[in-house]
Amino acid sequence: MKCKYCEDRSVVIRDEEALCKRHYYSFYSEKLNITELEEVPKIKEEVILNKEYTKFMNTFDFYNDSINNQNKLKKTLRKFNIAVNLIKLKNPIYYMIFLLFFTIKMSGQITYEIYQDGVYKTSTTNTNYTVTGLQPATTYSFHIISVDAAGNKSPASNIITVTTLPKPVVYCSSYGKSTKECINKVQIGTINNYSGNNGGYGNFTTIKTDLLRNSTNTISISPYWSSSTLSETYRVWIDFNKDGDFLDNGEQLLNINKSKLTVVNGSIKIPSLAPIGETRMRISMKYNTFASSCETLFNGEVEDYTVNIK
Ligand SMILES: [Ca+2]
Ligand SMILES: [Ca+2]
Ligand SMILES: [Ca+2]
Repeated sequence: MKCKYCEDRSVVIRDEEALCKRHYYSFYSEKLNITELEEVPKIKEEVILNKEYTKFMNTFDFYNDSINNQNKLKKTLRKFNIAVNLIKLKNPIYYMIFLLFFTIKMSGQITYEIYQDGVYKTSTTNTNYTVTGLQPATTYSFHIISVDAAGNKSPASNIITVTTLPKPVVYCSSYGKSTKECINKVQIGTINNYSGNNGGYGNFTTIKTDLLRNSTNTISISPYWSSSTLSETYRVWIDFNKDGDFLDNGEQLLNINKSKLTVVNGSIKIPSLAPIGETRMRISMKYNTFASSCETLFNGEVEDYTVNIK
């Protein structure tokens, strides 16, 4: 199909380029049942949302070299012809982005060269590509260049920038049996939580305190014994690097062994280079021996809190 308005020389056209664009738009409108389209970006969005667009793209070729006496027009048509559009179709997740792209010209095989942050990554003949292996919470840019069967390359497409989502953090569960003992109260920073018996685990992650980098903070943990006083160990972890565990260097912050005190005090030192922002603090109290950060079903209790490193 050709741009009929532009070929019809009997029509006096004051702004051929504009009219051709309009025709182009109306073609989209017709196919996609869209009543009013004024801007190219809007059209692209609508096309992407419409699943029939591929069929439409395959049957339509705007390229028309015969209109070579209309430089301005030819330029416009070429632009449409070789326009390469690169669109983010889905929201990215933490390691993956789905890209969708198309060209107007569909005669012969089109190969798409995909560039990530300006560097060639791979080629595909599909009109979409799933980029994997990305880092969480990182911004990337992508553009493509389309190559026809003869090896002609289009100009670079629009560049899209996409930021991957932060990696979802899931912590191991850890809980005790609080029949004989439990964590009764926790104080650190602005946290002052009289938790009582939580059945072996208390999720207090909605309770937060700011802790400054390079600061030393006193933590006070008060046990409760339902009958006789028992010997308890205490451990505190902070997941400084926010990777969902308490196993990294420096994340275990407190070791108090075999205490029968009614209040145990310890110091929590926040490293000067601890990543800022919120993360989890886990406190375990266990009868007689130390708990690991993912231990379950021991005599004692676990409580989780949120600390905001500043
Ligand atoms: Ca408790
Ligand atoms: Ca960690
Ligand atoms: Ca780790």
